[in-house]
Amino acid sequence: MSSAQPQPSPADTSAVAAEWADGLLDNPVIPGMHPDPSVCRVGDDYYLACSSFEYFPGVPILHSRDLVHWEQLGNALDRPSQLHLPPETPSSAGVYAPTLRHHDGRFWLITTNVAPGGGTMLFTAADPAGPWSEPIRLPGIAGIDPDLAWDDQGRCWCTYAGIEQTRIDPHTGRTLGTPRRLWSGGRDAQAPEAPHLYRIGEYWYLLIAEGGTERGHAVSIARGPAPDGPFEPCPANPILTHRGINHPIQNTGHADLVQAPDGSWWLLLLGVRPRGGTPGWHVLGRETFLTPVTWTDGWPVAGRVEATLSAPPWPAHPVAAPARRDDFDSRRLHPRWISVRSRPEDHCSLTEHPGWLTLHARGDSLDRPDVMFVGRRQQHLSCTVRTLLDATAGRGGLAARLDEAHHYEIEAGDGRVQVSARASSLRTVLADRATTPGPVLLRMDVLATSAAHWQPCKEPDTIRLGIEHPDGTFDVLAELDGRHLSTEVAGGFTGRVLGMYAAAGTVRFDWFDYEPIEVGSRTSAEAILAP
Ligand code: 6LW
Repeated sequence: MSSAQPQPSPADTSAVAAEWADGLLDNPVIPGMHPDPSVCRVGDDYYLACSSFEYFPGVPILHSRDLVHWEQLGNALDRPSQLHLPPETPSSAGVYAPTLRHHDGRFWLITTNVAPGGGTMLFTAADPAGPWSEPIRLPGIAGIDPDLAWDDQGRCWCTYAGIEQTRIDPHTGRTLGTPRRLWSGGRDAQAPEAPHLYRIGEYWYLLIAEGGTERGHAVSIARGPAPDGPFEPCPANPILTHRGINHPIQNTGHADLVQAPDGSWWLLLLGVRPRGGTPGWHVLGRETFLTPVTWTDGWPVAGRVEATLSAPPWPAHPVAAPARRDDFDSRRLHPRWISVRSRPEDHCSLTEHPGWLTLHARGDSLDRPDVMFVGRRQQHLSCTVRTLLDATAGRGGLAARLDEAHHYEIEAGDGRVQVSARASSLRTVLADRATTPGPVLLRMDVLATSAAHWQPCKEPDTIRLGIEHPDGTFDVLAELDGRHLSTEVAGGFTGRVLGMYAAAGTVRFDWFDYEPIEVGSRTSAEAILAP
């Protein structure tokens, strides 16, 4: 077993400035399921939060010093007292879009838990790496996507999907006044949401998303003399959309605006990368992209969101690439590891058998809302994951999960390994074979389909599941079309999570490898599987 995972701390993120490798940067800047980004800058540091849905811990917090390289500091909602997701919380419910702001020397985070007993909640922290406060509840805010903005008199405005707005007392969560409807985007616009309110120069700007988070998604803006308007829409609305254009990045919307220390402006926003034939399937969920903004006549102008951008005019602050292997040698899981709805310490332990991750089963399969699962976001279109599993006292395995009803897995136990798949109400066992006693090395390869070999029905990617032998040979037991683990098939707001689970008794994992498959000099944006 190699060295322990570094524990996140602000000190870990002080990257050293460097030249941009080739004057270019890759989008998305935060790949994998990181939707609804909200960003704030404090001096030379940027902090970003995003949605986390049914996963616990919730609301990843990331840090960057150049807007391009991001490192996860923690998760804002990492205690059961802050986030309760009961088993009846559906997939893609739970924690929706947060807003992260810095005001009066503190960080403020507001979000909605779309779950029984949930609602709008506000948290504060002196350090964005945590600890974050207990929730301050806002029962008067009856809408998702809450935003926070303070005016010169120190009054706090909460604007949310609809678009509606009210003043609040952020210390108590009390609503001050009656919520009123604000400008809500284009006529008949679907889903006016994701509002963010900013004071820039002489105006207050109201940035929103409209069109729904699918192919019609867009960003629009209005401005007015005061935080509560009246708002005049930008004549060029929507200021950003990829609707109806032939582009590898689609569904662009839900943005937050930030100014860099050199005075330049940027949007961080969500988008997806559909692959395969028509209608195109995106498998990584909604990812965070960066795009520059200029100003004309007091309105922001944003072009298309490109997969490769010119590097910004400041030094790069790269962050160390995460180690390929998590050896489970430390006492705490790295914040990248997420579980389904909850992660009780007596069911998930790094100390019970030091050097191994021990999982005790709850729900008896990935179909169950309380399955004991520990996974990480799939962040590359092509990747290999492996784990060494000891299932002598139970049953468990390695899975690709979209939700309860969409998952592929290889499971070991009772001297056998089995590959199964579920896609909605269709379930099948694809392979079943005896194994030798002792730990078994389970492996999954995710291989993106070549964009160069487009065919109308071509799958976005292929997932191979099997056993790796001591000599490194991959014994593929099943090969599956990845489209069933895409948002276009499963529905909802999430992306793939790859990880380990227990289905019966106790299972232990010695290590977990996640390795992007590189294509050329850049990581697997391009395809590797020919037809
Ligand atoms: C989020 C809404 C949206 O609350 O999707 O794309 C919803 N935008 O603003 C769930 O992420």
